[in-house]
Order: sequence, then C-alpha cells, then structure tokens
Amino acid sequence: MPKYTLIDLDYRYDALEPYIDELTMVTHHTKHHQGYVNNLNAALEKYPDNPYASLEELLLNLDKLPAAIQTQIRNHGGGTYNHNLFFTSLSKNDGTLPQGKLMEAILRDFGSFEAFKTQFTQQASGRFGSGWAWLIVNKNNKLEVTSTPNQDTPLALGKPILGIDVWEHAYYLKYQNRRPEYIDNFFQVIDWTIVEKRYLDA
Ligand code: MN3
Repeated sequence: MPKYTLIDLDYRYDALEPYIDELTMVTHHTKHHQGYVNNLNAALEKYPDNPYASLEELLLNLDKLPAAIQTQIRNHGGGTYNHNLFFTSLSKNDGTLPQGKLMEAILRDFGSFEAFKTQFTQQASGRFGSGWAWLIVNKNNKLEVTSTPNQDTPLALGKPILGIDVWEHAYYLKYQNRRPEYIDNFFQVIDWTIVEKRYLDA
C-alpha cells in the first residue's frame, strides 16, 4: 500500500518574492499541502487492498473506490496531486516565455501566447470559490485550458502540465481580495522548462 509523503521543494520559501511571499509559501506547503497528504494517508489506511500503485491511477478510479473513502480521496488525494504539480512548476522566470515544442503547441492550439494567457486567466478568475485553473494536454493531444472546483483534478480530461491554485490560502495574505493581481503575477513564476518537459512526456 503506497504511503504518500510531502514533496520537498528544491527552492527556498522566499525564492518567489515579491510575486508569492514567503509566509504564504511556508503556510501553503507545510500546513495545507501537508494536511492533504496526512488525510490521504489516513483514508488509505481504511483501504488496505488498494490496487492502485500511483496517485494518478487512484484518482482516475475514484468511482471504483469504497464509498466510505471516495470523498476523502477525491479531496485529499486530489489536494496532494494538485499541490505536487503546483509547487514543482514554480521558478522566477524574469518574464521569459515558453520555448521550443511547448511554444509551438501554444501557437498551434491558441493562436498566440497572449490568447493562451487570456483564456487561462479567464478560467482562473472565473472559478467561483475555491479551485484551480489548468493547462492540460487533452485526449486529442491538444493543449486546452480548463478549471476545476475544490481539489478536483482535470485527469479525466487529460494530463495537467500547469495549474494555478486559486484557493484564497494561495494568495490571501499578500493579495487579500485581489485575485486578478495574483493571477497576473503568477505568470512571473511559471517554470516553463518544467512545463515543456511535462508536455513532451504527456
Ligand atoms: Mn493550495
């Protein structure tokens, strides 16, 4: 039975200043993300026959899980998966744009980088309440933006390669009600090299 652990970050909590502040990063990773991991493990303790070797497989088979743990796995397994992706997508990029095959795909599927950014921003700002906006590689191998509520993943639609957390815990200490400003600044801390690698592996 897999037991999940909180991922380590390979950058400092203050590395994304001033766009994402240190206190938000510390709290988000050591309290919120850790909480999802703990609750995921607690749910799996009630499911010793779990046949799914990866978190992705577990989340793709939510409807086959025992009813008593479905909601916990959906929320906390999803929370673990989403934050694993989020925290490993971040690095100050000094305003650089995606390159190579990823940029080619963005131009092919959105027309321009600006058009992609507009759609992604709309999904992130239009998500009512808590949730996520995503860039995914869909089942037709095309890039697509979408959003999910709560800690739902977009795995049923395709493979996520970038996600922005728009729960208030991701931005409220610094931005309060200014979600649009947080979303705009998020574009300063996307590690496009990692997103391109995920695109190539999808
Ligand atoms: Mn979060």
